[in-house]
Amino acid sequence: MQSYDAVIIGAGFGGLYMLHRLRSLGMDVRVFEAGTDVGGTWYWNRYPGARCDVESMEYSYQFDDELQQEWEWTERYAAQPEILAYIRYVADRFQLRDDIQFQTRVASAVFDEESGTWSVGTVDGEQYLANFVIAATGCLSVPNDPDIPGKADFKGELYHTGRWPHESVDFSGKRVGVVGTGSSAIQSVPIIAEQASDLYVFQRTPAYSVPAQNEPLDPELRQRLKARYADLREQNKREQLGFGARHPDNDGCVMEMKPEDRREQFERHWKLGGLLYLRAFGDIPFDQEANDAAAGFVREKIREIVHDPETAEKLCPHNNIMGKRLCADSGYFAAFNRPNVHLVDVKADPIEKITATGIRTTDGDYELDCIVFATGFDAMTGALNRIDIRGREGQCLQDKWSDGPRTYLGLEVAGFPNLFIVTGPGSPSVFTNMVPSIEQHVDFIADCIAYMRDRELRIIEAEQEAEDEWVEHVNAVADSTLLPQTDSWYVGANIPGKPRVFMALLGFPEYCDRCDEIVANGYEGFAFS
Ligand code: NA7
Repeated sequence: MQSYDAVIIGAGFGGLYMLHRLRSLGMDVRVFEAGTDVGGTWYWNRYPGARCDVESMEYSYQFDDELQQEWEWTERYAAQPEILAYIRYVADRFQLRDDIQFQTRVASAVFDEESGTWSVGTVDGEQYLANFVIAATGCLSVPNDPDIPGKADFKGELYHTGRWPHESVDFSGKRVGVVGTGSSAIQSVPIIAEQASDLYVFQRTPAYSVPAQNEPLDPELRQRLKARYADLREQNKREQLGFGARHPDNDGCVMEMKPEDRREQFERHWKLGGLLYLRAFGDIPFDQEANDAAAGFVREKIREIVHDPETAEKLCPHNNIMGKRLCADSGYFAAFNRPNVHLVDVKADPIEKITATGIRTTDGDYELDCIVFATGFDAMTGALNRIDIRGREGQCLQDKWSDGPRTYLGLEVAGFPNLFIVTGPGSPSVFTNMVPSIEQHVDFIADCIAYMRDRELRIIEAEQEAEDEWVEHVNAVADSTLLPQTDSWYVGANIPGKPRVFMALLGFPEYCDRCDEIVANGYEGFAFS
């Protein structure tokens, strides 16, 4: 059986950098990737309008200064094709493809206590041995295909935003239904609206969205930022969400400000666009009155943009802002002013089934040529729970996580030695700019493996007590905010039957400091043998 020092699962941002780091330690590494190419999230999510909600100059690797100096982003917020081109460029530049096996989905990983090695099995039945397994499987990589009866009966075209075809899809002159109104729908609706003869948006829960204010990246600004890239990156490390340091911020409280000043402050941050809106005040995630004010301001904007008052009202969300990730759009609400765009309230009149010719709600039938599911993902745990992972004494990870994921630092799981997770549940991950979070995890893992090698240690494992304390800490941080109150994929509420557990940790700088401290204390909370 072929044997490797390490097997990495996934060739997205995480898997690629992990490969690069482990290779530079002289390790023999194999990456298994289900897709036909690198890119992860940006390989699969090719839907119209797919774009990052973090600025391109920041949503990129920082581990190599030459790389960050030579790549020229063209837009303030990069669209999917440009990000994918960047990831492909990185793979070529560092000759990473040589160690990646594409079209290979990992089905199982079983730890053998006697030899201290993992046996990794693929869907095609191949088996490999590895000392370390690193799951770089992504936080949002398993699409949520909603269990709506009748899908097989539909005679038209069915799509999911998270598994978009590689060939271009033209909706010209077609009647299209988009199911869902999260970030993916919000990005694709304005573009589909321009093509479709009629577009029906099936909304269960309206979402908060702030115009991204995307624009071509001014070459002078790009040069200026590049000239102080190291500084910019350092400053972002001290940001709660890990990005945006170059923009105005305000740690102050909403209610401490006079109402007219408050408005002005929200207005300024609305104009900054997208997630930067949240920098208007520091207490939005913590204080109900502050949150209500921030949310109320967005509702006012929706009512200003959307001409038909009834449609505007239906588009207004009423849950806490930040309870779900804030969306960044380019013309989403305005799309509803077009005569060919129709909002269907499926909270009031739920979808009953898919028929041969469209969607049936309790209010009647919608005749469609195409249905686009923009219904999100089995987030955070979906990819790992789909692999049969067995640790000590044959314990199955899925069983261990049956009441919700449990990790130490989001990096390791007690009872599963030498298995690392990149941006696993219990780490800041989806609350941050993903790329620096990925780099921080990959560096932690690579440094840890180097530390072990120097000391001739073969096995690392999270201690049960450390894991228990960590899970408690993640919950305590979440409970100090308003975020767990909302039904969202952060708490698994979008997947029927998924245990309700808050799966990410707010506070990137504190997390990084804690990791550094743990390393300085000789990897406190981890046991070596
Ligand atoms: P999201 O944000 O999970 O949005 C999924 C949407 O699909 C949301 O509006 C859901 O409504 C809706 N949905 C899911 N299942 C159904 C059914 N059965 N019927 C009707 N509507 C449904 O996923 P996205 O892909 O948009 O974004 C994911 C992340 O990617 C995003 O946060 C960014 O970080 C990038 P619900 O709210 O559950 O009522």
